[in-house]
Amino acid sequence: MEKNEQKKGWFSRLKEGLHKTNNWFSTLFNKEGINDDFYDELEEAMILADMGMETSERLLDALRDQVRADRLKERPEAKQALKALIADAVRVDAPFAADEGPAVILIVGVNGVGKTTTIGKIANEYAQAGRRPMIAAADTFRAAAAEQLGEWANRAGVPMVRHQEGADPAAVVFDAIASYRAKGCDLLLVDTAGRLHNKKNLMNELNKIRRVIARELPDTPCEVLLVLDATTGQNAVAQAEAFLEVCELTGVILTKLDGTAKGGVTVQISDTLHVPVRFIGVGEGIDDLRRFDPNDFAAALLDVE
Ligand SMILES: Nc1nc2c(ncn2[C@@H]2O[C@H](COP(=O)(O)OP(=O)(O)O)[C@@H](O)[C@H]2O)c(=O)[nH]1
Ligand SMILES: [Mg+2]
Repeated sequence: MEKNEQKKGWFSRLKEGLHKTNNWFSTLFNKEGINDDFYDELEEAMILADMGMETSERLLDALRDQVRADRLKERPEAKQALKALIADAVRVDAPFAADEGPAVILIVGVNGVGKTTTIGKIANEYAQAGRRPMIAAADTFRAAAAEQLGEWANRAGVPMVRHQEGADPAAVVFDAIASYRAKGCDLLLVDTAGRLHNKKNLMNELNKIRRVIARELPDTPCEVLLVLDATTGQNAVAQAEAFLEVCELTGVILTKLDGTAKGGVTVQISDTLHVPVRFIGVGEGIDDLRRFDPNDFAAALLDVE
C-alpha cells in the first residue's frame, strides 16, 4: 500500500516534470484515426521531444508494423503500442554493481550538468539504505567544487576526502581509498572535473584515476557513469559520443528532467549508445533522484498509465 502510494507520487512527479515533453503527445493521441497525418504528426512530436531522427524513424517503423499486424484502429491503442516500444528501446538488462555489493562509482561529465549534486543524492540514497558511502572530491580544478561537494556530504552524513585546489585527482582518489578502507566503507563515489575541450588531458586524468582504483581495490567493480543534462537535448547526445571516445562508460544519468521539453533525448541516448540509464534527476533537492524504470519512463513520456 505504502509502496504503491510512493510509486504513484513519484510517477506523477515524473509526469509533471515531463509535462512540457508529453504535451506534444497528449494532443496528438487525442485525435481520431490512424492515417498518414497521424504518423507525420507523431514523427514531428518525437523530433520536438528530442528523440532524434534515427531513433524516431526506427520506432515509427516498428509502430507501423505493429499497427498493421494487430489491426489497430484507434490512437489510444497505438499509444500503448508505442509505449511498449519505447520501454524496450530504453531497457538494458545489466545489474548495477553498487546494488550487488561494494563498488566504486566514478562520475564523469562536463561542467554544469549536475555531477556534484547527483553525487550528493546518490550518497544520501545509499546511506539511507544502510550502506556506508565515502566521497572522493577529485574535481580539483576549482576550489568551489570541493566546497560544494562538502556541503552535500554533510547533508547526506557521509565522509569525504579532499585536497587543495589544483591537486592531482588520482592522489585524492588514492587517499579516499585509504580512508574508505580504514572506515569500513562499501561504496566509493568519485567526483571529477569534466573538461571535455581538452580530450587528451581528460583521458589521461580518467585513466590515471582508473589505474589507482584497479590497483588499490582490485576486486571491487567500478561503474563509470556519465551525467548528462537533459535540457541540452542534442548537445547531450554529442557529449555522450565524445565521452565514449575518452573512457569506457557503464551507464548514464540524465539530470534536470523536471520541466524540460527535451525528455525524449533519454530514449535516443539509451537506444543509440546501448548504455543503461541508471538514475534520473528530477529536481535540485537531495531526494530528487530516481532509479530509471523503462516502463514508468515510457508511460510518463507519453502521458499514459
Ligand atoms: N532542476 C534541476 N537542477 C539540477 C538537477 N541536478 C543538478 N541541478 C542543478 O544544476 C546546477 C549544476 O549542478 P552541479 O552539481 O554543480 O554540476 P557539475 O558542474 O556537473 O558538478 C546546480 O544549480 C544544480 O542545482 C536536476 O535534476 N534538476
Ligand atoms: Mg561539480
